[in-house]
Order: sequence, then C-alpha cells, then structure tokens
Amino acid sequence: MSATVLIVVDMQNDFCPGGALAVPGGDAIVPRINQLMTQHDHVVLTQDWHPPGHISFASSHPGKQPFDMIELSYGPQVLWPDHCVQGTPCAGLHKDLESDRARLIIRKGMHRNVDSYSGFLEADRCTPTGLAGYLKAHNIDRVLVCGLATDFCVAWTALDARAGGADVTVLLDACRAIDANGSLATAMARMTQAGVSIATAAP
Ligand code: VGL
Ligand code: ZN
Repeated sequence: MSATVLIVVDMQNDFCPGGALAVPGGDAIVPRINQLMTQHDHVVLTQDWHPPGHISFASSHPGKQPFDMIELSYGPQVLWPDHCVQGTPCAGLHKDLESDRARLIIRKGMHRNVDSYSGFLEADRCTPTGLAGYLKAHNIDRVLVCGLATDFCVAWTALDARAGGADVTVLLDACRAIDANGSLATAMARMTQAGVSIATAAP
C-alpha cells in the first residue's frame, strides 16, 4: 500500500523572529503545521544542524558578508549569518511545534565543508541524508512539504522528493520565505517546472 509523508522543514528558533536568520512570519505557521501533523501518520521533521565555522557562514570567509555569493567546489553558495549551530538553543525546534508527533528527525548540514538545504541530498549532490530510505521502506509515494524557508530548504527538499519520483505538493500556507535577491520567484519557477504542485489554500 502506498503512503503519504508530511515533511516539516527547519521549524527552528534561528529561522523564527528573534533568530539569527529570521524568516518573516516564521513562527506564524506553527499552529497550521501542528494541525497538519495531526492529519498524517508519517511526519518527518528536518533540522538544520551546522558545526561551528560551517562553510555556509559568512563569518568563515574573511571579507564576506551575509547574503554574498561565493563559488565552492560543488557550485554557488549563498553566505548566511551564523545559524543553527549544533546543540545550541538557537538550533532547537520552535517550542510550540508539536514535535512529539514526528517519527523521524533528519539533521542536515552537519559536514563542515558542505551545506544542505535539501532534506534528502547535501549540496555536493551526492551525500544522502537517509530520508530517501525512509520513504522507500514505507512505500511512500506522496510527499507534502511545509516549513521554512519556502525558497531554500522547502524548495530543495520538494525538488529532491520529486526527482526521486514522488508526487510532491508544497503547502504554501504552511511555509514562509526568506526572499533574498529574487530567490522566491526563482524557487517557485523551478518547482513548477519540475512538476511540484503548489497548494495555495488550506485543504
Ligand atoms: C535555510 C538558509 C540556510 C532554510 C537553512 O532552512 O531554508 N536557509 N540554512
Ligand atoms: Zn543552514
């Protein structure tokens, strides 16, 4: 029998107002996500989980500022403020998120020299997180994605789920975007192009 998974992306303190990489309205979607989690048997959370001095931090590159772009061995990389450092309260999940409902929490971006927006594959495009194995083991062929941020970790996670052959829908009312330098429009176009469905209203 085929199944559906709800993937809740990076609902962490650093991506909520007051955090180092705050997404506007990031905390406002918590009640909606809690509601969605009650409606699905398979709930997976992702958690951005960087070591200190991570390669995606502007502070790791002398002379660079957050939101600058650099070229790394695996391609272009946006530089960010230090965020979601492993084990810090800032990397914790939002306190009102009913995270006990999750069967699995996938941590990503743990390697110092590789970022990972996607919950499936790191930015080198070859290191798996193991999430694809979870889908396979449970015969999951339908993926719903929500959380933070629409234009980075939500979009990359949705695109990789789609590339793996699943029917993928992004629940836009349960997402919020960073929208730096046109990133939201770019991400929406890439998702649409790849056949990711975008649900704009609550079902
Ligand atoms: C994210 C930038 C850097 C995200 C994570 O969760 O969308 N964005 N790290
Ligand atoms: Zn990150």
